[in-house]
Amino acid sequence: MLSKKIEKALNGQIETEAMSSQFYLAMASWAETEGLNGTAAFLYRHSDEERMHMLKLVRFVNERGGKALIPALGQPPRTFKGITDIFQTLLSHETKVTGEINKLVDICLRDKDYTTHNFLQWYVSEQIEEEALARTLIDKLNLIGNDKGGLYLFDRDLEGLAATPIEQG
Ligand code: OFO
Repeated sequence: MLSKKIEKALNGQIETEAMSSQFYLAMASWAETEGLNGTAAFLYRHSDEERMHMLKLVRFVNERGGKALIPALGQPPRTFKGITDIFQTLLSHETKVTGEINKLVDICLRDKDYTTHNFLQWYVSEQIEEEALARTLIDKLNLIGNDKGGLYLFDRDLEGLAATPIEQG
């Protein structure tokens, strides 16, 4: 059974994952209208992944005797400055999320809730991967600079990444 404190903290994380999904959906839609189809496919997939992260939490909270709360969400940005801006924003968002996951892990340890602690380890690894991927993409974009041919290839590479199936954990 979840303590009220942990239930509340997990519900906060449900909101964060839902917001991430909306945020990346907004980025995907913007990229699609800019003709960056590979980037859009990658971000649509990323948005789906975040929804899956949210669902996993919803199911866990309910299975452990708590009540998952489905949150109202604010309006995500409508436009972005460019592709590099998108991936920098994505990385800083993910870094924030990692901090939140770490805080959750800490609360579980202090409360001696080892079941939730164990459940959260999946999120800990996921954050490492997401941050690493965002950093690699930003490095590539920095190398490309203003080279249109490079950008074309970058976008095509992302199409390939988007084609890999989503890991359900
Ligand atoms: Fe849910 O992993 Fe990103 O935010």
